[in-house]
Amino acid sequence: MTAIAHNPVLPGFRPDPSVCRVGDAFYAVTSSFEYFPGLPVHRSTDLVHWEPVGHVIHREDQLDLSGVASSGGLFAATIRHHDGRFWVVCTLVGGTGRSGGFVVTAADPAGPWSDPTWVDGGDGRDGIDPSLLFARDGRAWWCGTRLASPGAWPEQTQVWVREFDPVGLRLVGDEHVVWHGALEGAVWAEGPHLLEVDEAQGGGVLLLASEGGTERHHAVSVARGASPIGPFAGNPGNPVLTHRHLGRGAPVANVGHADLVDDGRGGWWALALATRCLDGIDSLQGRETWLVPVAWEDGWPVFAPGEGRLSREVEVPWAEDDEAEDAGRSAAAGTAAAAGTAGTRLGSLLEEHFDGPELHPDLIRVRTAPGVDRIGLGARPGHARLRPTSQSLAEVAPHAFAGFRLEQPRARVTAVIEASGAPGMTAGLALRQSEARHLRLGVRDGVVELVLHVDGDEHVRGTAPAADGSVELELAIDGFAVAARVRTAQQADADWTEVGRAGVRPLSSSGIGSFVGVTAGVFATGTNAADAWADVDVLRVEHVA
Ligand code: 6LW
Repeated sequence: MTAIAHNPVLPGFRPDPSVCRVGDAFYAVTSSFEYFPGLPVHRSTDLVHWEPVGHVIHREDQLDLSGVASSGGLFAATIRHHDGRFWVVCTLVGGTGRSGGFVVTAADPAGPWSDPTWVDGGDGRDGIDPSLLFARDGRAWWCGTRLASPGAWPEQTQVWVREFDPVGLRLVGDEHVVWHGALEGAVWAEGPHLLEVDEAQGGGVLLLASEGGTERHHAVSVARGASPIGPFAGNPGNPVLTHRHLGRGAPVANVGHADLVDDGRGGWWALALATRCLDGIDSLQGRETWLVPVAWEDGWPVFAPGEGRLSREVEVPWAEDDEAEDAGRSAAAGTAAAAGTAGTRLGSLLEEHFDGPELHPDLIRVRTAPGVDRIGLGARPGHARLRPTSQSLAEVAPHAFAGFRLEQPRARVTAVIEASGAPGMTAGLALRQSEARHLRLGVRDGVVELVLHVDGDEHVRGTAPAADGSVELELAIDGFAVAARVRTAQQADADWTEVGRAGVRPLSSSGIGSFVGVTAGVFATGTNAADAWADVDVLRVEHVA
């Protein structure tokens, strides 16, 4: 019995993975930044197939993301299971509402999740990346990271630990600074996790942390302490996982931010973030989650033993090989599309017909706007109604935008959309990296325009007349090349008209300090008119693996 996990196991921007196991099931949580719903939870029983089960932040009034700039918001969370409940700790960074460290719990990872409880000092004073250890002696420990001030060198950080009271949901006792990174001069020691391990794993408490910044120099290191407050001594083999030494030609880079889990069968695994590269820069998918096998030698974890780097295929020896599922995967979108199924398989087809009572679980919106009906079901059967809430996608505002993460470098994105035609309104498809960088295929005043927006500049890449009524829009993506087409949706098999082509390297997260990958979705902007709307009949992203 053996099955192959295809990396990235969580494709599309889903960085900073944290993972825990409860019985036979593994649960992973990943970062979501300014998007809502936030902090997706995925479940797997074999480490090969991962299904979305819900989001930790699934009510718009749980947290105020309304003023969170792109790549701010919900950073690196940790998920643990203790005392019959799932615990997630996280920081909300930036924005105009409350920010800092918080804890959320749920009996069922599918939800409902509690409202967040803000934990005073939970961000360690403007820090990030909280984690929890529920120790075997009944005590609990919270750790995080923050910039050292003053640091012994620029961008030096401190990993700090305090005791956590799981009843009062607050930090107690003294703070202990336990780690600055494995290497002299290391920047951004971050993403810390404390794990109590058995004698077979060397015993004591393991501190897992990354360093080097989340781009090309990212790396994972480990240290051991007798207790959660240290002192910690680094593994002489540090860093234990990185691609920093592989050079610009490496197909996979930015490897780091890992969490460890045992599989209950004697095996150990890590989930880590990594980026697929194209032409030497980050692919549009940004930082994704990869599975890494782990062995133990001399009391230390060895990541990807014998290889030392991430692999696209990872063998899970005890997982059942499901031939039908694997055939489905390699046939990718085609089969699912032909069968007309609402595909939810990661990396293949994402499709929403807006027929059900709820929006597709993977459909994410930009920021929160509680009480504002910006993407609603029910106004027209089988459609979602977008009501513009911003003048343009360049604003740091909640938008009438709903999209899927772009999970593969090759994809075909289509939507059928009809707008009310309010003056100034644009409605259509967008590939969104941030407010500063996006590509729009939008209908405005009877014209379809393909516009690349980069740092305030609008580059028109083509126009075509739009038929009256409902239109179908298409963006065909091949790496950094995008072709845009339009046709009327009022007649079956109408001919397509090419609108234009755009090079979208500016949407890569490389070199712009971005933590996110690209989302592909529908939007409506450009008017405050209360009666303006755009109805979306279908949105689909067919990924070509
Ligand atoms: C996250 C930090 C990191 O908080 O990037 O790669 C930051 N690691 O741990 C945002 O994802």
